[in-house]
Amino acid sequence: MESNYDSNSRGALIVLEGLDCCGKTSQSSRLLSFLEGLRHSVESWRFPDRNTGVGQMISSYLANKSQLDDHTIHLLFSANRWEKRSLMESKLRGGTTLIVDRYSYSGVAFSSAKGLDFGWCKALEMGLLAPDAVLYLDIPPEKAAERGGYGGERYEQLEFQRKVAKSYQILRDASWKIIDACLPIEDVETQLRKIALDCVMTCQKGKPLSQLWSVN
Ligand code: Z5A
Ligand code: MG
Repeated sequence: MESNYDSNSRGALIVLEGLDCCGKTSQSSRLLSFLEGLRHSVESWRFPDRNTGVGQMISSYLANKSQLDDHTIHLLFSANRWEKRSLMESKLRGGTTLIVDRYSYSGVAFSSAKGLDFGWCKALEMGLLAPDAVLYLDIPPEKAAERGGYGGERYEQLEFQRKVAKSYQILRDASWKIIDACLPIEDVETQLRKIALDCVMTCQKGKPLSQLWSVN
């Protein structure tokens, strides 16, 4: 008997990336409400996930309460994604869309900005699930520094954020959606809604999961 069911039907993995204070968290919660309003099964995630044991070590490091070697903290950020990988896969296969505030790209961009080898940073992410969309909220580091909440944690320094911006430029590929994050918050939201919805519909129709680092 012919079936309309596509075994590749699943939730979408949508990642938000960008410099500190570009608006990722604000836009994640807006996207969550938008997709929930359309009755989609959706969750908002973030990395680092500070709720796990590994995440607590990262949080303490970011708050300057502990010191760690640069490679060690990089490994912890990566481990924090690996410890959520199987849950991520089961959520997606079960039809839930995940809006993820920072992912492997942050891992590579921030650690390589410190001088760690780009290839080494990327290698640790191989085998994690590849996003269906990477939404890069583009903002000049100087503009981000004027926003509320800037400067509280390690890495929230203008000179360092300039280096991170350069690393993101090396990392990004043609599949990334680049959104001007200096626009009013509602205008950014309008653009993200359209991209996210298209992505959710594509994955619902059926799209195989793939792994980093593959081109979408
Ligand atoms: N990190 C890493 O090194 N390696 C890794 O693997 C990972 C992360 C995953 C903590 O991340 C640090 O960890 C981060 C990278 C590193 N360090 N830095 N920098 P986090 O995700 O916990 O923190 P964050 O994202 O960097 O900071 P944030 O303050 O949460 O920024 P945001 O989420 O992008 O922005 P926001 O909270 O939505 O907005 C910031 C302010 O701007 C707020 O007052 C908003 O009202 C305002 N805003 C937002 N949008 C606009 C617009 N469009 N116009 C005007 N004002 C706006
Ligand atoms: Mg945030």
